[in-house]
Amino acid sequence: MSTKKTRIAIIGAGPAGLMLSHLLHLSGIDNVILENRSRDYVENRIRAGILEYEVAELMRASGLGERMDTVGSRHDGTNFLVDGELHHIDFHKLVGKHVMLYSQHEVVRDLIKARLEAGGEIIFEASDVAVHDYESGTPYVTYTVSGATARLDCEVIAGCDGFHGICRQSFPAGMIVEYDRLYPFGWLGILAEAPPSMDELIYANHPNGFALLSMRSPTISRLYLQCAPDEPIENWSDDRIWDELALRLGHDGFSLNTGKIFQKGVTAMRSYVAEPMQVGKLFLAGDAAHIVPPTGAKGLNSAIADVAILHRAIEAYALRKDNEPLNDYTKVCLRRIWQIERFSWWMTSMMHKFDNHGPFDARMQTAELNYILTSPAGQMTLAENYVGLPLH
Ligand code: FAS
Ligand code: PHB
Repeated sequence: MSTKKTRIAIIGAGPAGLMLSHLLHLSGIDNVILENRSRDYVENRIRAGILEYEVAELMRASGLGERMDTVGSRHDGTNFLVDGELHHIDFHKLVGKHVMLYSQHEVVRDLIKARLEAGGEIIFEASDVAVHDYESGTPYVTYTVSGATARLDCEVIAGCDGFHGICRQSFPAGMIVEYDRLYPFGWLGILAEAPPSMDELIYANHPNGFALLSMRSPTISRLYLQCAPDEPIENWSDDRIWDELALRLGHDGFSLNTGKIFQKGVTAMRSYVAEPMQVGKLFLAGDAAHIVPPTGAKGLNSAIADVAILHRAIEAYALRKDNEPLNDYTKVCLRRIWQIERFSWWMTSMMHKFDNHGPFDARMQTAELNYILTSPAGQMTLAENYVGLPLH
């Protein structure tokens, strides 16, 4: 078995693992990424689309801002459609910040390019990845690549392998406390060759259910419809999808651009947090430790927020032999994560149709929405959480 040595072994080449590798590189700390999928697969996996203000600033500060600021688009606000009335939330006026519309797979491409151009090591198609001895002083990872088993010796293991990865599963039995909420609906998401019908997003609360108008480029629209969590996609012809989107997003002066739908799929909705996020020298970040429903656009952003915290903690350990920040990692991360979970749960609760809601609940939902969307204090709260809380 061949053996490699590095300081930090990172499992997973999603936004969390790649951004951590990039930041550690900038601090001169050697690291290796193990990813079980191919480069082509991870670079073409369609997921999130919104970058919080501080995540966009981190991209710029770490030398990754150029393509984001040319291919992506700056959004100074967003829109909520309730009872057919459009409410604009002006982030710039309310909190002096913006968000970036820049697709997750573009972020992943930029990070992979930057790592490889800087001589970084990403081992793609590494299967049977397993973590060992992370409770002793000598952690290591074993894996199989091109049919040969190999070993990677390290000082710290960063588990950035997503919700279905192996790192959280590797914690000692009974150690993790799970907080879990499954929602009684899902999202039917489409990508279509249609120019975006608006220059900002629209979140719609409609009697038929939630809808979201988003985009990917001046020629590609990304749209979502609330549906059953296990909705068979065959039930939704392209015509039915466009008719329902036009209904739920319809309002005065608005017309929905349609076009060829080239990707459609249903995703379930869940809020999940695993505590603690560390054991010995094994640390979880991103979806490996927590999941949010996409309504608040927080999944990608909270993954990067975790590794911004983990990077600083590893830097203190690796460069100054200060273990304190690593010891406090879970406490520091969870303070921000539970705020993210609350906002994503709140956005989901306010904007979706609940079949188990009686008429009073429905009125409460609309009343809370109208308060938040029309009161300056309410708009400020929404804007502050949507553009993103500080990364520390
Ligand atoms: P990721 O899941 O992105 O990355 C983990 C990486 O680890 C993957 O590359 C995986 O292949 C690899 N891996 C897994 N097991 C491994 C193993 N055993 N060995 C080695 N590597 C392994 N958020 C939004 O805000 N808007 C959206 O529209 C949206 N859509 C989503 C759709 C889907 C289907 C999913 C699952 C998530 C979506 N999200 C969305 C949330 C998404 O953005 C995640 O929060 C984000 O990808 C989290 O990043 P990571 O923590 O890096 O995990
Ligand atoms: C997206 O563009 O895919 C997107 C945007 C905002 C969300 C969720 C998804 O809240």
